[in-house]
Order: sequence, then C-alpha cells, then structure tokens
Amino acid sequence: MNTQLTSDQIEFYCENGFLIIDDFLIGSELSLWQDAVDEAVAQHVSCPDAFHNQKGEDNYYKNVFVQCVNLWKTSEKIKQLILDPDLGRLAADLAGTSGVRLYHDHAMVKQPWANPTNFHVDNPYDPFYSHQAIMFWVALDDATIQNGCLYFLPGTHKTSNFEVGGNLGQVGIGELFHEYPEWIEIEPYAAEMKAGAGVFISGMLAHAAGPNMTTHPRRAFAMLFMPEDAIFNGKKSALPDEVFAKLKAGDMLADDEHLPLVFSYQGDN
Ligand SMILES: O=C(O)CCC(=O)C(=O)O
Ligand SMILES: [Fe+2]
Repeated sequence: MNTQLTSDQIEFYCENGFLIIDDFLIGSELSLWQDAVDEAVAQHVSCPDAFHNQKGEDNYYKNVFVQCVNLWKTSEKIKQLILDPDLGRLAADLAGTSGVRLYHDHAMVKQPWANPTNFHVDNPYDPFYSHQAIMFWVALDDATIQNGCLYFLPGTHKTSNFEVGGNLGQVGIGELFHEYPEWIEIEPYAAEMKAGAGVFISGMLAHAAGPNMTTHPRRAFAMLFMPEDAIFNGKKSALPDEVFAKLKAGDMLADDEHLPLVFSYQGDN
C-alpha cells in the first residue's frame, strides 16, 4: 500500500475535496483486495439479515449498485486490510484531524446496466456532522466512463451544507442542483481510475457515478472515516442497532467495538 502524502497532495485535497492516489495498491495487493471483497460480498448477499440495498421497494435505487455494508465485521481478511493505522493516518492528515474512527465500510458493485449514482453529498446522511468526514474509495476494477466511474464537483465541499444531501432514487442525476443552483456551472471531474487506485473524497463533496454500460461489474470498496471526536447528531444512518440504542444526540461517537479507532496522533499508534 502506498501511504505517502506530499504537501501538494494535501493542498489539492483541501482545494478540491478529493484526491486520487493512482498507485495505492501495489503488485499482488490488488488481487488480495479483490478476492477478500468478492468472498465477503458473496457471503453477505446470501445472509438474510445483512444490510444491502437490494431489499428496498425502489426499483430504480435497487439497480444503482449492490451495496454491502460493514464487511470488516464478517471478513477477517478485510478487517486486516482496512484497520490499518497507515491508512488511518493518511485519512487523518488529509481531513486535518487528530485521528479517525471507521464509521463503516461498504462494497459498491455496479452491475452491468446499473443506473447512474445521482449527484449527492454524503455527510448530511451521517450520524455526525463534520467537514472532516472522509471516505476512501478503492477501484477493484478499472473505473471508466463506460462502466460507471465517479464524478466530482470540485470545490463543492466548501459550500455544501449539512441539511441537503440529495437523493439516489429516481429523481434524476442532477436533482441536487435544484438545491444548490450556484453549482450548475461547475464542470464535473470524471475520475477514471485504474484498478488498485484509490480516491479520498470529502464527506461534504458533491459526487456521482455514471451508469454501467458494459457486460462486467464495476467493483469498488470504500471506507468511511470519521474524526475521532465526532459528535452524534441523532441520526441512526448506518450505525449498528446496539450502538444507536445507547446514544443520545450530543454524545461522542466513541464505541471502540463498532467504530474502531484506526489512527490517532493522541494514542499509541
Ligand atoms: O460507487 C458509487 O457508484 C458511488 C459511491 C458513493 O457515492 C459512496 O460510496 O458514497
Ligand atoms: Fe456517496
């Protein structure tokens, strides 16, 4: 894993709200990640209690992607790969925070002929509000214009708010622009990425993905990190039931079992 950062890269992230690390996985690491995620996804979709978005009523959203959440809890291999302090340090350095917890992971598989992922902002859906929320999205297949690569609206992390996140259902790719008309002229950045590349995305950045117009799945695996001092805002979102049950708005999100501390400058790692 390439976990080095230059000051230019940090500056790019602060300015644009995303940063692509082209050569994140090195050599045989890519097949290790692909195999671990394939195995965990196969196990997950066959488990009736596991959360994935194929269960909902909304046929359009069902066909945006297959999303499997918290694979680190069922796959020892994924746990080993992602609860990595070097990765956590990268996220903390880019987000400008003293440490990060894993909020959740998710595999995002865009099947052949999948619908586009509408423009949206992630953090308004999270159980904490923060400009330091950051996601790391790793391409497990080449992500191309044809199979549904990500698109970013550079700089929108500076003007988005915590109230409006957008909608991934059948409202239209650009529905978010009704809420943020000032973004309408911002040219989207098409993030074509080779398998093994990763991209850090601010939780406040507007992003989307195209449809998959190929006969092969577009696999990606993402980790959502939250600052170590994140405060619960009352939303359950993807929090496990037992964590949510114990919380009241204003509490610190510091459950070491379910929201593990991946890296902290204040701790021992
Ligand atoms: O992979 C995709 O199509 C969208 C990913 C995304 O929006 C997310 O993980 O927050
Ligand atoms: Fe997103």
